[in-house]
Amino acid sequence: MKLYMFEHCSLCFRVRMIAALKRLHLQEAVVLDDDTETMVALVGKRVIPILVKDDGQAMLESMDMVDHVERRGDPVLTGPQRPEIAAWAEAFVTKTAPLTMPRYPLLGLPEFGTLAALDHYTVRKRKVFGDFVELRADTRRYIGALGPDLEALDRMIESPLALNGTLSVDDIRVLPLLRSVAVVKGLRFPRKVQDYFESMMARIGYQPLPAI
Ligand SMILES: N[C@@H](CCC(=O)N[C@@H](CS)C(=O)NCC(=O)O)C(=O)O
Repeated sequence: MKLYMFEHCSLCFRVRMIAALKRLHLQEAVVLDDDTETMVALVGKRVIPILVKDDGQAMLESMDMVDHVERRGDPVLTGPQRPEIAAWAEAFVTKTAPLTMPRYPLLGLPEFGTLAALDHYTVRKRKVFGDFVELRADTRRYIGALGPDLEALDRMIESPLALNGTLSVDDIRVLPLLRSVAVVKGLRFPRKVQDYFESMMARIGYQPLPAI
């Protein structure tokens, strides 16, 4: 299996996370942000992540990829899911974008390894989210807006090693979002969220991304 990915991409991290939980080797290929040709050659459009299965077929949906990896060998996502966690994740991701998007290009990540790739990202994201410097200047306000969400998550966490007590798809929904937002220096997670983030990252053997 080969995953075409961006290092900063939380959807990609869903797939990397399930592979790590299952101790399965996943070949990873980081695509430069401006390398649309590679994506189009694989699946006919610009999209990341792309998982090319052992039979050569490409998958386009991250949760289908998680399911595909999960079906190999003994299952690990055996716990129940809670609809409130899925709802939480859906709302949270929209609130984190103004904080994370203008920081990713400052982290020295491989998808921005050429000036052309970096500029490609900046130009297309700026159209959607606005000027990066202005977004970063509003950091305090955006961090403040996340407070109630993080407190709500804190109240929902049952164990530092599984949101619902036993690993489930909910962990795949939430940990990648925490990894993303942890790039924001000065953002403090509530205690149970911090414990969960640290112990899950250690469990899957990943260092957090740099924070800025
Ligand atoms: N439903 C898809 C969504 C994939 C997706 O939206 N990917 C985005 C974020 S990485 C993307 O490819 N955006 C195009 C781009 O970065 O130009 C999934 O879960 O895998």
